[in-house]
Amino acid sequence: MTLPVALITGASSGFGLAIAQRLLARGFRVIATARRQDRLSALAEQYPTQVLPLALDIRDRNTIRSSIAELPADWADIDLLVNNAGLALGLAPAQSASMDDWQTMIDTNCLGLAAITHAVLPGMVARNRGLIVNIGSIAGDYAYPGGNVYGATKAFVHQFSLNLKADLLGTAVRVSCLEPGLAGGSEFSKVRFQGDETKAASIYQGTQPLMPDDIASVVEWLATLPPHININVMEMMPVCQAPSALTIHRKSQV
Ligand code: NDP
Ligand code: 8X3
Repeated sequence: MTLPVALITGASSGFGLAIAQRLLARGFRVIATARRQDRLSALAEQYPTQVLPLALDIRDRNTIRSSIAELPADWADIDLLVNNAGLALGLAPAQSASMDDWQTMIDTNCLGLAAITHAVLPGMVARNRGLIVNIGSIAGDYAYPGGNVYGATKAFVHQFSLNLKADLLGTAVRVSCLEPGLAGGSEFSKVRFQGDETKAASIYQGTQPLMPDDIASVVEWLATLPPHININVMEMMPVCQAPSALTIHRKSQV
């Protein structure tokens, strides 16, 4: 029996790498994508027959289209697409944020995710089989200062997931949006703060955040549910985090 195929974006670190490791242990073959070829090759060296490294920039729509169209025949029938690649850049208020950062987040988190979905989905529908797991974020549900465009890109992921499901009604193809909260053990905060490790570490000080394998365990669960069950949206947080109350700015009373 051939092993099922999962395509994971952002498989070079953090959640994506942990998801790859869980799925490989579970008997999936993994098409591992990200920009850093060396990281993907290292994974492929560990699992030579089970991993197909596919270096690409998810913002490059033409490369995505051709890479998916030219997959080797025995890798082409993708059973599981994990749209995980993404990033936050900066935590500045909107009025002083960088427009370049906004564009990179929108290009990666929204357009990149849409492009790879657009390339993979027709095959899933033709085979009447498949699961898409989109990695959203609680930042798409709850506002926080400095979350501006990052949160908005994750709101896109949330609604795109629900709208995909609406279009897929009548097919066996499933779509889930997994929305984690505070999570450490990945490069997320280092990327957000442009390599500033001290600032990145301060985010997790005094907390026990989610870890990449926590997210991977949920993806593994989603991927092994009976095929008649669709989890639409799933929000997960560490115990040390909670949705906060609305805030009110009061004029000083002097
Ligand atoms: P990491 O920074 O560790 O991983 C991000 C991954 O995305 C990397 O593998 C990176 O690979 C890839 N990536 C980024 N840009 C591109 C690009 N242009 N083309 C291809 N691949 C790209 O962070 P996490 O593992 O924490 O984040 C994974 C996902 O989870 C993201 O979508 C993030 O928004 C989301 N998330 C993170 C949370 C957290 O607190 N950590 C909480 C909730 C959601 P490479 O650089 O090699 O291209
Ligand atoms: C990452 C979670 O709260 O840092 O998506 O934006 S948060």
